[in-house]
Amino acid sequence: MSELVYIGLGSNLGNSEQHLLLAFEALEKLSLTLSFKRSSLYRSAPMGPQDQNDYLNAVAEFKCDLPPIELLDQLQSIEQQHDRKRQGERWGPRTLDLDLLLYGNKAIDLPRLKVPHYGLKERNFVLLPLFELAPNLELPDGTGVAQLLENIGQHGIEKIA
Ligand code: A4P
Ligand code: MG
Repeated sequence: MSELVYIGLGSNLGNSEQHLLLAFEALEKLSLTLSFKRSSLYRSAPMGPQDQNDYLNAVAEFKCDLPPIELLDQLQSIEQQHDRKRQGERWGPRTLDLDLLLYGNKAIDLPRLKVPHYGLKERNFVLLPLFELAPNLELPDGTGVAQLLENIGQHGIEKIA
């Protein structure tokens, strides 16, 4: 059994572009053959504390046969390989953040893992790259990604070449 999964990537410390490109390569190794797609990279001002750098964000889509918790373990291991520190303030700067946005059409509610990711519906820096990859995508509750993006708008986000 495999599911189509979506991972949100974010970085605002160090060489963010490099962190995201290496993370795409690491994620591709978790994917089933020929299923891997990456969005463009997008720059936006920080949500949360303002005394930190702008973020680069992107989304990856791929087919995966790992159970959800094993996929989360892999995501956290990739974050660790990028020297991710977790002792900082909430929403503070990070070299690499990997969020499991969607796991097929499943809703998951475990202590370590909530899917869809809790910020998905409110964050245009997640919705825009997601929409680029899957304009017709619907969340498990039936809401369309296109509609969510239209509701919150594309203000403050810049696609980078
Ligand atoms: N966890 C539960 N569900 C999930 C899931 N679906 N995917 C648990 C990943 N992890 C999930 O995550 C804390 C715990 O959430 C994990 O141990 C996992 O078991 P974390 O990555 O350690 O913490 P975090 O990411 O610092 O916290 P948080 O609140 O998730 O931060 P956010 O929401 O990711 O926000 N501004 C811009 N422009 N762009 C950004 O990307 N990102 C943040 C961080 C702030 N401002 C930003 C951006
Ligand atoms: Mg996170």
